[in-house]
Amino acid sequence: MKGLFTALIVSYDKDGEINEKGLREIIRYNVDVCKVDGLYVNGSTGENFMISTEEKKQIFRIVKDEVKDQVELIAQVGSINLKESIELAKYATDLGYGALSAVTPFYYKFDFEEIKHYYNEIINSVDNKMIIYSIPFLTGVNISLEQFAELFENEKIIGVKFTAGDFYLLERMRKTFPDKLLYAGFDEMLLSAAVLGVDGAIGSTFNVNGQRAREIYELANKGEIAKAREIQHETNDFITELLNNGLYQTLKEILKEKGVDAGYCRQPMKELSEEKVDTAKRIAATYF
Ligand code: SI3
Repeated sequence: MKGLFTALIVSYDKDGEINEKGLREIIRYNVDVCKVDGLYVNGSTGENFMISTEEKKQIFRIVKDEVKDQVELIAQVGSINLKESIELAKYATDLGYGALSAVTPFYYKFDFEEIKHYYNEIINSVDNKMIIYSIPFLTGVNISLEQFAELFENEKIIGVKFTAGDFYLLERMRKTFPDKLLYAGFDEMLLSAAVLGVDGAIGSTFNVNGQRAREIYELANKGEIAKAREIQHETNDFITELLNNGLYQTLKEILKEKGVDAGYCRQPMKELSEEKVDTAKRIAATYF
């Protein structure tokens, strides 16, 4: 399960329905053009927190059917509805997903005992492995080194998707948990995380920028930091424009420029204005 995983974009039509043909094209673009090692399915990039349980299952099904065994698949099943998480964990495991991931439960300020219970309940319900999805800036949930150690006591919890800029904690985790999988979650900080020895990365921008991410990651692992830094600079010029213009909508517009039917975002996310569509086209022409 090491390497670069795209946090997969999903194509929705103007009414917010899943566009299966478009989703299959996005998958093919990731596997055949971006050449990532795997897909992270139903993460925030897939607009997961705005869709129903049945829609989540449909996406898991379509992705597995399109990919078969070509690349690794991680199913994000986290939800503050624990029963839903368990149902999705069973569903994705039966489909053959190689690992599960779950966002830390959010909104109600769950304490650590509750968070630990959540992870153990999900992963002990299936014959699979769990990657914790830690993203404190969106969930407000911070897990300490000692708490990660406690979660990792369950051997089925094999790693963490670390979407944070706390490189002191990341370094401590690398030293303390040499056998656990650490994935960088912020694409704009990939080089810094790679230098600290992460096992891979999971990113939204890999939907279009997978090849540059690969170069950064491989150069860093070979110790060719100056070259890696140049590509991270170019990547961050791109990511800055992307974030300023609307992350998911702009990723979809760039894919459309590549002939991929990437569709629209699910409401309440809004459509890009005409001006922003033009900006997205310019970003596509500049970087891809
Ligand atoms: O759950 C997911 O879809 C992700 O993996 C998200 C991933 O960590 C992204 N984070 C967010 C909050 O979107 C990053 O790839 C992020 O979009 C990128 O670094 C730009 O900030």
